[in-house]
Amino acid sequence: MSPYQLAVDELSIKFRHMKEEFDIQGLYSPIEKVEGRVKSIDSILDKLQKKNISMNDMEDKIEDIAGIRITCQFVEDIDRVVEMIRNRQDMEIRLEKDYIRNKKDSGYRSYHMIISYVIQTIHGPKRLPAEIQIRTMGMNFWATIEHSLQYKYKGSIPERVQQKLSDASAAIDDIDHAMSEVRDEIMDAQVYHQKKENTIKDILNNIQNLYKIANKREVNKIQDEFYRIYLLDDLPKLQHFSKQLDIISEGYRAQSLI
Ligand code: 0O2
Repeated sequence: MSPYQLAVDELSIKFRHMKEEFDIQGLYSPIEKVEGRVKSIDSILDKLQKKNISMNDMEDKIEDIAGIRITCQFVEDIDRVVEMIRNRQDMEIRLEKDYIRNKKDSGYRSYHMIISYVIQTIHGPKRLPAEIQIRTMGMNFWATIEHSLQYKYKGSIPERVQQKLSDASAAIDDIDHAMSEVRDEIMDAQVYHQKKENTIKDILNNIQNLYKIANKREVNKIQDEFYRIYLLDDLPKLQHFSKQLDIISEGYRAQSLI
């Protein structure tokens, strides 16, 4: 399983880094959460049996041994993530399954992409398939519960429970659409929060560095001024202060080089 674990680790890092890039740049991230797993041996053996695949064909025919799950806040984010994956040069798309526009009979909704991904091993490069599941938090909630019930009822969920799951899937679909209607407002609030956090981080870094090179009493004054502006809860004022602090820091840095 070691090559698959490497693929899962690398892909997880890459997708988490995509989210970080959005956060650092103060942009709304269509990726909310990234999880990865290597399929358990039990689950692989079950699938081999269910699909009548021989052990020798496992590598070619089981495409979800390496699995990544990307959770998004809104349905619209799913298309953005799909597009970002299509545009990557290190992930070749083999197959896409849209269980969002074509919900499964069970009520399952998610977007699946089977990609081909190259890892480097001590014996050279190795090309592996990996499955990426992209879904909203609501869809993920439903799939997680339904998966547990599948396990409990060993694959044959009673009709009565199945009906409840189907109703719950439709209700989650409604919630996803209702949330989409306030998406712009939620996105604005999150971007505002991210920008504020980034600006505060920059200011505090600058103050910390100033303590090493500038007069302590002066830095204390700057710190008090920061706290005063911070309490105003006014982002443009905070950003203005941050820019001024950049100039002050640059001046001290130049002085310390002389
Ligand atoms: P696990 O334990 O998550 O790894 P299939 O023959 O339909 O079972 P196939 O043809 O490989 O599977 O592809 P499909 O239908 O796209 O399903 C791949 C994965 O999607 C499944 O992997 C599940 O993780 C998820 N999935 C698909 N359908 C459902 C569903 O109705 N409910 C839930 N909860 N998940 C689903 P595995 O190997 O079945 O399971």
